[in-house]
Order: sequence, then C-alpha cells, then structure tokens
Amino acid sequence: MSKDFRRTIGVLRASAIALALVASACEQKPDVGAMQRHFTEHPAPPPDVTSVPSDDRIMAVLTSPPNVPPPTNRTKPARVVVKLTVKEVVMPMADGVQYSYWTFGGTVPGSFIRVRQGDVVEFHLQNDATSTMPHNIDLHAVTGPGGGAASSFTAPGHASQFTFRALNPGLFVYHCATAPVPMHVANGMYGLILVEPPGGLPPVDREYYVMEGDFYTKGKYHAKGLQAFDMDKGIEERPTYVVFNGAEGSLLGDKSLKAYVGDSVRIFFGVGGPNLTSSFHVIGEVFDRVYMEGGTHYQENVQTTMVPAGGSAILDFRVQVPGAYALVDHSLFRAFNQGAVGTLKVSGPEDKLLYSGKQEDSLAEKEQAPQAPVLVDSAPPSTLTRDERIAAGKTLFASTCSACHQATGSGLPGSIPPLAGSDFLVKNDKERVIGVVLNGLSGPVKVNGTSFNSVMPTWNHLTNDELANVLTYVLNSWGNPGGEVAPAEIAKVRGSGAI
Ligand code: HEC
Ligand SMILES: [Cu+2]
Repeated sequence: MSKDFRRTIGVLRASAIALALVASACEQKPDVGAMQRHFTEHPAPPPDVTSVPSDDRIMAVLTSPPNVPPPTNRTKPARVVVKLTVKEVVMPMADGVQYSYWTFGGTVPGSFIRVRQGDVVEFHLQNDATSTMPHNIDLHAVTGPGGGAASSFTAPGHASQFTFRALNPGLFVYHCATAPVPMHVANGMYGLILVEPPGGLPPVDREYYVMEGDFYTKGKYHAKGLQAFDMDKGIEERPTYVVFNGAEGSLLGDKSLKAYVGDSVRIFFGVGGPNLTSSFHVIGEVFDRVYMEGGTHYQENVQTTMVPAGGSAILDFRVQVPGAYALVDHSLFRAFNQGAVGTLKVSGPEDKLLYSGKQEDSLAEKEQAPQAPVLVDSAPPSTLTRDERIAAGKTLFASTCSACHQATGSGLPGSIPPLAGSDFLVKNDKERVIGVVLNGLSGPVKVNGTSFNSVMPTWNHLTNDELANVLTYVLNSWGNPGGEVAPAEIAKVRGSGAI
C-alpha cells in the first residue's frame, strides 16, 4: 500500500468520524424551533378557510381560447359554480387535415377557468350524450386525491359534481385522467385554471390564453383527410404535429393575437403535452416578467421560458414596436415542420429610436445571411389548376427554398446553385429534378457551367401536393421553360426511389 493511499484513507476515516459526531449531536438536540419554523413558514400557511363563504353562488365565466375571463375583482372568497361539458368533435388540425378531438367545452385547449384563492368551487362535469368514451377531470389546482379525477368519472350522457377549495394561487393545468390517460390528453383534453392570489394579478391591457400540445396521427404531417390517433408514435414520443391551441394556424392570419403599441400583454401559457416540454419564445420580444411554472413569483427579462408537460407560465410584456411577432416553440423543427407557430400582431405608430427598420442593404458576398423563412399559414388543397399550383408553390418556395436559392432563384455565388435558367430545369428532366428535391443532393454538381459542392437537405417530408406546387412554380419562374408537375409524378419517383 503506498503512503499516499494510506494518508488518503486516513483523511477519509477522520472525516467520517467527524460527520458521525455532527449527526449524533443533531440526534441529541433536535432544533425544534427550526422544525416548527419549517412547517409554519414554509410552505406559506393556506388562506383562512375556516370561514365558509356565504351560500350565494357565482357562476364562473368560462372562455374559449385565446380569450381569458375578466379578473374576478373580488375582495373575499366566494362559492363559484363551474359547468364544463366534455364533447368529442371533429375539427381541422391543419388545412385539409381533420382529427377527432376530445375536448373540455368544445375547444382545444378547453375553456379557461378563473377563480380566486380561498374560493369554494362547485364543479359540474357533464359528458355529452354523443361521446363514445367516459371522461373525467384532474385539476392541478385541486388539493385532494387525483385532483378530482375519481370524483368526476362520467359516462357519456351523464354529469358528475364535486367541490374543492382553491387553496393555492397560481396558473394550473387541468386534464382528463381516464385510461388510457396519455391518449385522452393527446386527443386534446387539457386546459388552464387560474387561481388569483388575493388582490389579483397586476392589471394589464390584454390577456391571452395559449397552450401547446403534441399530436400523433397515422398519416404524415399534412397528409390529408381524417387522421386517426397513432399510439405507437405517442409511446415513441414522435409527434406528427406540435401546435398552439390545438391546430396548425389557430393563431395565424385573421386569428392572430392582437395588441396596440404601448399595451401591456399577458399570455397565460400552458403545455398540455402529453409528452413534450416547450421552449416558449416570442420572436422579437423579451418577457418583462415570467411567473415561472405558473407560480406566484416572477423572474424578469426572460427570452425563452421552459414549460413542462402539465405545467404553465404567466408571461407579461409590453409591446413598443409595431409589427408581427411570431410565437414559437424554440425547439425549431417543431415551429417550422410541425406547426408550432402563431403570431401576435402589434399595430400603431413606429418609434424609429426603438427600432429603425432596415438602414442599409449592401452586397456582402459570402457573409450574406440567409433570409429568415416566411411562415406559411396553410397547405393548399389537393386539386388545383396550374395557376393555383403556381400561386401555392410561390408561398411554399418563399418559406422553404428561398432562404438558400433566393427569392429571384439566383442562388448564392460559390455555395448555392441557381434555379433561374438552371440547365437541370431547362433540360426538363422532371424525374431527375423531383429526385433531387425528394432525396436531397450533396457532393460536386455543375449548374450552368459553374461547379458547386455543397449539401441540400431532403424535402421528402413535404407532401406530393406541396412538392408538385413548388416545382411547378420553379418551372414557371425566372425564365424557366414552364410546364407542370403533378402530384402523381412525385408519387411515382417517391415510390421508385429514383434520382
Ligand atoms: C439549405 C439550403 C437549401 C434549401 C433550403 C433548398 N436548397 Fe436546393 N440546393 C441547395 C444546394 C446547396 C444545392 C446543390 C447541392 C450540391 O452542391 O450538391 C441545391 C440544389 C438544388 C437543385 C438542383 C440544382 C439546380 O440548381 O437546379 C434543385 C432543383 C433544387 N435545389 C431545388 C430546391 C427546391 C425546390 C427547394 C425548396 C423545396 C430547395 N432546393 C431548397 C440548397 C438548398
Ligand atoms: Cu377523457
């Protein structure tokens, strides 16, 4: 045994003895005062619930996303009645894609519930007679077994009732907890309940309700028609869609969230899951305050907040600069390839001192950063005329291809080949072009006499329709020879795997 080793062992023994002494000292004299402090001060004692609010019942105002009920504005607890009906409804998950959702109140996420700390909540859960399944509700705001699940198990056409006391303030997720639980949640059975602290939250100009959820369909992303739930993908945590408020595009276009310059905005954000944790971010904004995990303390000046499945956060920020702000899950493939994108549209006067807009555009050869892709609101329908195909393809090109090949099809010298006048396209060897796009391209390639040696990723996650549109657009743009690519031609090459 070396000297060093023996010395080390000696030191270890000595410290073990010291630890044992400390432990026995603790055993001899337990610090009762500290323990009492622990239990009385931490966690904070519940509100005074010895007094029961009067028998007058207040009906809770429930709202559909992205709307939020008004503040309770009450100075003391009350008896609040919540009536929520479970409905199974077929609704669009994306353009041309239907899904049979299971919902609390007919929407995904379910109706927003707003109560105050100390309220006695009389909860009525009805399961619509058209339902195929029994359902129940587990509210994370409930202190009691199962969060109410066992007391609220309700067969189709029945109604259940239970009562709970809202002991803890915060923003809480509720969800169905009927077996198989993850399937009920994956079908859209979740929502938020806010328990206001006494005095309420600081007032803001606008409040919105947004929840992220992951969905698992038998068909691929954007595969058309009524899609069935895919249990295997759910177990493997391989979502087909990751979306805000239940469907792709539910916060885009006309349905964007809105605010005016100078407004204070609050987003009650939750994640239904069933699997994913969100990295929630608003592009071009900083959250002034984040009540992390839906609790009652806030962190300031946050860029991206992480919200777990079955968790929430309250996000407060002021909007100062007009424009469109994208809400995303910053796990970016979810935003760009699975639907997790929405918009907050801020209107009002510009303040050039806060944000100048573009001040210069000069050619900086190699260093030119690719443009941020423009996000598409929806996929085009499947039977299109050539002109409609060109129009749909143009949008898709802008969002998917132009970052590299440029809006003018010029490519970038030395790194990205042109599509404008590309001899690949002029030769009109459609099968080859389709193969290149489906399978990607890497290694040396000569386009119009110039050599390129780079990598293009595969685009086979786009549907046959989408690829037909984008290639028809490319063939009919920038002096290319024209013509049309049909979805069937894409299907053929996809099938044969040919390049
Ligand atoms: C990330 C950058 C990038 C994106 C996005 C991109 N490409 Fe490409 N593309 C390339 C590169 C790089 C090459 C050449 C690869 C090589 O050098 O082997 C290429 C080659 C091609 C070619 C064959 C060469 C030519 O110039 O005719 C076609 C056709 C093409 N891309 C079409 C598309 C279409 C359609 C889209 C959108 C669906 C798209 N690309 C999106 C980078 C990209
Ligand atoms: Cu259910």
